[in-house]
Amino acid sequence: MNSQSLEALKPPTLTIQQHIVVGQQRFPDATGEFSFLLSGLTLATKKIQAQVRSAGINNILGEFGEVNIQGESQQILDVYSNRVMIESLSCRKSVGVIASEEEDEARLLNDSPEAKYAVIFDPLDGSSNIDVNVSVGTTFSIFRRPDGVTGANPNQWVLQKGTEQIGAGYVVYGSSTVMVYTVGNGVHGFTLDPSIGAFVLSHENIRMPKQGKSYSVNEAYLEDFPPNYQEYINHLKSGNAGNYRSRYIGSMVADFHRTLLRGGIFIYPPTESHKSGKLRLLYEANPIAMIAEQAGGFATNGETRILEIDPQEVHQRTPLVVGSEHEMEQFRKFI
Ligand code: P6P
Repeated sequence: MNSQSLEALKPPTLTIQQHIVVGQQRFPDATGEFSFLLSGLTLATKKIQAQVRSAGINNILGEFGEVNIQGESQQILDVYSNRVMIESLSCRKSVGVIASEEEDEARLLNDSPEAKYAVIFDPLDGSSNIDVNVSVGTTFSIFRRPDGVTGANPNQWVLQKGTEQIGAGYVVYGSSTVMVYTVGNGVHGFTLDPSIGAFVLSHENIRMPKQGKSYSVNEAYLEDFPPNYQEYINHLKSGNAGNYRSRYIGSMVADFHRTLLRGGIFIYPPTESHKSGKLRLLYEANPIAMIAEQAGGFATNGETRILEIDPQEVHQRTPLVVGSEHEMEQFRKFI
């Protein structure tokens, strides 16, 4: 193969760390700490994906045998992923506090003056789908330590409005492993290249299409939804809104990733069993909402912009409606 054809073969490889370094002059905390923090997330999610991809042969499918604070049965991979995220972030002195779906409360890792950030995450969202080989994901949200706050009350580090996030993103473990993140300067996607073990730039400056062709909601609960949600969904199904099709994976990260790239709308309304919605504000709705807005979309709880909600507790739930400009404008007319 001559050099020209080699040149044509692949675009230049830009890893997520390089991307942060290149872009960090726009990032106020450009001291390398943030890219080191991010490297903790990329390392952890590479370890998680290695287990997710081989779960069926490593005998780590199934239930761990305990129940988390949500009252949900923990999968073995939930526990593993949570430990890997905490272990990896503990090695970053800039991370003072973490909060996780799998932890009862926010946890202090380090109260030194270097501890500038709090990282909130769902280590493995949708994990009940793993046994049937459906895509799952890791979500993360990053805050600065609030001024004057010590390690005495870790919750204070994380109970901040979504507008205060300095970074957010997710990793979707699908047909490929893709990390999507934002630091407030656009949304960028990186695909894990197994041949070099690095996340390399694959989706630069993602923009959510202004209108999509699909809506994503669990219609099994349609009769439970508030009437105005039912009216909106029936409007989409009627053909009067255009030729929409239904796409619902039941794994939020995967359902949102499709919505981000193709447009449309994802809806998890209040239901009889979850009157405040099922999804959690801090580590599901907030990171997704930051990504959506940075890509030109919008996210609401049906009344308020998700990023404006003032959280009261770590595992607070919220309804989530997130999608393209057009669908969200239509939704507003029904609510
Ligand atoms: P339902 C997965 O358990 C999850 O938390 C989200 O990833 C997903 O969007 C939602 O629950 C699915 O919930 O009630 O439709 O099965």
